[in-house]
Amino acid sequence: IGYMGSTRIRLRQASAGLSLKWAQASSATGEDSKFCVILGAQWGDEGKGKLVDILAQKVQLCARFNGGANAGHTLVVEGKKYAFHLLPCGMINKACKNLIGNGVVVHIPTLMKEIQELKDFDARALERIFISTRAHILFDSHQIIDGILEAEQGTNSIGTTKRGIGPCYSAKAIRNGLRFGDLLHFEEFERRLRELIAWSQKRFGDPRERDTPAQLQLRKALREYNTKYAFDPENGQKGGVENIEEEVARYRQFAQILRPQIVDSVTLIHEDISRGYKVLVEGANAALLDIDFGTYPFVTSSNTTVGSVCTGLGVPPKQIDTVIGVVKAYTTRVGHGPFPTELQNEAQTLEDHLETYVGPEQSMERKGHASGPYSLKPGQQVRVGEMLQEVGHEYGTTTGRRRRCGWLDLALVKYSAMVNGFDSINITKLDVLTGLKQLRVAIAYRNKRMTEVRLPCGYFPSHLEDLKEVVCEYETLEGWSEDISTCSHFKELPLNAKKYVLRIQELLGIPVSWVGVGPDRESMFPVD
Ligand code: 2SA
Ligand code: GDP
Ligand code: MG
Repeated sequence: IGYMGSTRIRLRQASAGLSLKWAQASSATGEDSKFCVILGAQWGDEGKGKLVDILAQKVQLCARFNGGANAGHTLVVEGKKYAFHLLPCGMINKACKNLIGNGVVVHIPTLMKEIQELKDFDARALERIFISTRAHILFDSHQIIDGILEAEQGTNSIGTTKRGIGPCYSAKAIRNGLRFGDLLHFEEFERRLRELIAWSQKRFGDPRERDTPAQLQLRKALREYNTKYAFDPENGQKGGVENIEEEVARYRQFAQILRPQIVDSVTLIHEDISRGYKVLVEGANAALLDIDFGTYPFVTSSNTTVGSVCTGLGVPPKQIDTVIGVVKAYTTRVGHGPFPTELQNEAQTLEDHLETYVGPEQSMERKGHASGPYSLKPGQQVRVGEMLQEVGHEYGTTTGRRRRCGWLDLALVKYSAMVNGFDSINITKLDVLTGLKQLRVAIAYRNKRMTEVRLPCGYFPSHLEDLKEVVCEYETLEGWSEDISTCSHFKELPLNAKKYVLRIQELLGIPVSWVGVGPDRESMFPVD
């Protein structure tokens, strides 16, 4: 109680300061900003890529500061779909320079593939992408180690994307990582790459007998690793160095191709700022996946919140003039870990998991997924979580994994806003809620164990055991049945959709600057 008491006082002081800032803030859309940052306010996949794409039409530099190819941003421009994992979304503006900052971990084959895929759109795409000399290189071995670590954890695994993010940031922290600047000094790079491979083999390349499913999975991952690095899994002997040589040759080629694009990014960004260029910064992942502020250990391995913009790009905090938080109109999470407002489709025990669908008849193709088309008819009983998943196409952009879905959790967004200091928010995917008669929004957390005390505004438990004790306090709002996907102005929204947006604004105390009503670039309007 004592601990809670002191936390409450600190938070009251903190939120008093912030509310003053919010009260002063105008509805910042980022369009006139000199240095605008777009961040995910929940667990990712809020639709950051779409806002970045829209704002990137008016900027000269678009930069990424964190994460790696675990991120997935889907853009739909003139009916064509682009899925970026490493490239900043500013690539879709041919007049925009793009920067991969020092805080990003880069798997070069993935980067090259994405650049290649853009060749039809812009044959000179490579010339518009710059990579920091200080950015770390993520090797195939990091990806394989990610798989091994996940398999070793079995049921306690994090549910990572297995894109090698954790192992690469670990290498950075224990200082055996290689950076893009090393590619410019290839002899030294080669020596250290050989050392790194030997180090990985020593720690992960020694197979032992395993028979549980997790152990078999681990063995499979090890075999994959050993095939790559010529390590004989059967007798534990190191094989020939053929594949290591292939790896060195592959990186020698990458170094030649990328040499002109590898730059001192701190100089680049500061020179561009002093030229008067407008800068747009794109966050990967989101606040609750932040390694410090997220639901640790079920988080990613980078800082995803605003402080990381400074450390991941080498700019001072005063440079940032607008921070926009992207908030999905409901909540999703991919991977394991706590999720207070989750709607578990299987459970179906609470009546609020079932709804009578009232919207227009619609049918959705679940492209790339086994379960076939999904359709909704007025009067049909639907499981809310499943509806959000299917109507919202809530499948991972990187791994294709089903995203877990739940009601909008504003207690969580308040915390995220406190950490990030959002000047405004972009509500996305409002259209996905069309057809639900009633909508629920978590407005506060109560702590059951502590006789249902309401937790202080913006407080988010740092420990999973405390988070487990949290009970959401919901507010119920009326839904709407009209198709809103063609709305191009706030005033065109049905009354209840307007009420939903305005209630979010009121409860957060932050202006809503943009509302998204569909995946296309056009399906988003600023709120003025
Ligand atoms: P990792 O791979 O080490 O970063 O995984 C750690 C946790 O972070 C989660 N994570 C994500 N959550 C949402 N979206 C992400 N990007 C992809 C997308 C995800 C996908 O855009 O859909 O395709 O599956 C992303 N990346 C990492 C991850 O689920 C773990 O919980
Ligand atoms: P990001 O990681 O935050 O950039 O988001 P993702 O691209 O991973 O996931 C967001 C998904 O929602 C993408 O498939 C987008 O095309 C889509 N999307 C974005 N905004 C909207 C919207 O307002 N309505 C609908 N229906 N889809 C949207
Ligand atoms: Mg995503």
